[in-house]
Amino acid sequence: MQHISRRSFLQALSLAAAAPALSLVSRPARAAEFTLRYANNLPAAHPMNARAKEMAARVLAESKGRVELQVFPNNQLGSDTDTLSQLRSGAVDFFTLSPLILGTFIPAAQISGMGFAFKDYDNVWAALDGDLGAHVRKQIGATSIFAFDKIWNGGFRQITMAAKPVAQPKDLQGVKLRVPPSPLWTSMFKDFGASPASVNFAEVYSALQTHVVEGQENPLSIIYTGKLYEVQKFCSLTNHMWDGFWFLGNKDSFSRLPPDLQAIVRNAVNDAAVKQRQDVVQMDQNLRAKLEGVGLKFNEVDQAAFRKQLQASGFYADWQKKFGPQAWALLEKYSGKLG
Ligand code: X2X
Repeated sequence: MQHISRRSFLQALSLAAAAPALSLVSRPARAAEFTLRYANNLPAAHPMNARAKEMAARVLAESKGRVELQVFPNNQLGSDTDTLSQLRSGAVDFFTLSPLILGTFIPAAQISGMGFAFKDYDNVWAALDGDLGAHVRKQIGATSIFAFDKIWNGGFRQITMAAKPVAQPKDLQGVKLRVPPSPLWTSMFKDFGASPASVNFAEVYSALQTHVVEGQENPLSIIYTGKLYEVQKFCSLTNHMWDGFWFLGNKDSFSRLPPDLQAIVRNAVNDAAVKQRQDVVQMDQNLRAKLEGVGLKFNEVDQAAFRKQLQASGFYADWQKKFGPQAWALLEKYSGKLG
């Protein structure tokens, strides 16, 4: 058995304590031949980052130390808007981003975020691993960036508020509600009668805390890991849309890797996505009780009333026109008739 002296144990401990909390990845002994930076907007405690850490370790091992994937969680490299620019310029190599926020650059990518489109997760994965996802990845791949095949899970979104619950669409009337920066998100909440404000996730906690906005919407796993329950009182289970994260890469950066190393990265990223999907499903299932325990008050809503409002406002008809008949048919192949 290896003997570890108390002194060297203590030294190791203080070294660990002094290590900067900059990156989740443990560094290889020798400098890697390729160092790639992956940024995301979620807290280190979210399953996205646990799987990312595992994925980076796998890439390092399978490439025999040649590829180091550095993980930067929690907007460490900038807000989503900033990081998207950095990805496009190649300053960041990989970035997970909501298809809707990606819509500020590639409008067609937003289609998977249509209100009340998917009824459950089987339906989501059929669409995103099927023809709808392929259509979107093709649009993304026509630019300086590309998306790996498997989309990561954000979850079905719920509305939280500081002062009152949302039971019916009229409860959103005039409400200053934070939405992520994206034309589709803004349009949906305008049509619900709210007054949506685009705020990057990096600023959401403080925007809620200082009452710049009254509420926001996110899946339970993000409300929990982002500690939004500390600055919100009510959670209304609207399930108004599903959202995910495309794992995006800068084409020039990725093409610098030889094909065998590209394959190692691709497989590790896609496998991590599939595991992370399930982590989030499970986490969301168990979170209501936990969030109630820390003071969030839950209510169910009549989803049909919300959907009806979007139909009446012309929301579906407008976006059908914007996305075009072919893309819309791909969406309705999975969602059924919308609007
Ligand atoms: O910005 C958000 O609300 C988040 C974290 O859900 C997204 O990335 C879209």
